Amino acid sequence: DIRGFIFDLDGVLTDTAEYHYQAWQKLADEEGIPFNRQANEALRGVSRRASLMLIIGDRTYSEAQIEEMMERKNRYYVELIQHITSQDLLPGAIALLNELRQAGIKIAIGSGSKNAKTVIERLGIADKVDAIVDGYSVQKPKPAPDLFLYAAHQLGLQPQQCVVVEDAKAGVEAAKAGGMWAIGLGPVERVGAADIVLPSLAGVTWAELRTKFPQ
Ligand code: B16
Ligand code: MG
Repeated sequence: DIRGFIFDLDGVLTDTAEYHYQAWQKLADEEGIPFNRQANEALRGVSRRASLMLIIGDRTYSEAQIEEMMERKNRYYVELIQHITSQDLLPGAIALLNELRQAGIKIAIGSGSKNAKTVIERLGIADKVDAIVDGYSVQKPKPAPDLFLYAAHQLGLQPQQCVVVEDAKAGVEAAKAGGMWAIGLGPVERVGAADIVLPSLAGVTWAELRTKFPQ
């Protein structure tokens, strides 16, 4: 049966996807590289380096320039997330976290972001989770299962006892590759490989969800 939940952060518990977008847009503008909101969709859940590679396309940059651009984007992003408060939690997130805790389900946050701890602190949910696994925890980013496997391990659970909640294609792939259950938030074109697809966490309860998993 299900004993643990692993929540992705960006796009699941809060919409930092918007801040990542604004930071990448600023960098792209400075570099004169065409970029827009639609192009940003392809970066959802994608690591910092892989995101930059998608943005620069076939333009050539040295490794030093690439590192400088990654740092610059991160500076813009870090500035933007200072303003996050518990008001930035997405609808349904806090209710589900509280209900899961009450039910004795272990909770981890599994984010590819190196800024996850800051965001979690600012959202005020650090005391509601049993483990935080972030961009510093493992080498291989999503879609590799490593991050979620490490999260399950931190919770003391087997992968098949865990449900991963994700908004990104790469994240759903990572969960399935790790042998976990996956709930995908968003359109089927993006998260259709998940076991359960929902528009968002709004109105989602464990009481109802649990009937959909093996007892
Ligand atoms: P950083 P998640 C991911 O977080 C974001 O979705 C993705 O847009 C970002 O590039 C990646 O983290 C790395 O973040 O640059 O802050 O280290 O969705 O896995 O919570
Ligand atoms: Mg995400």
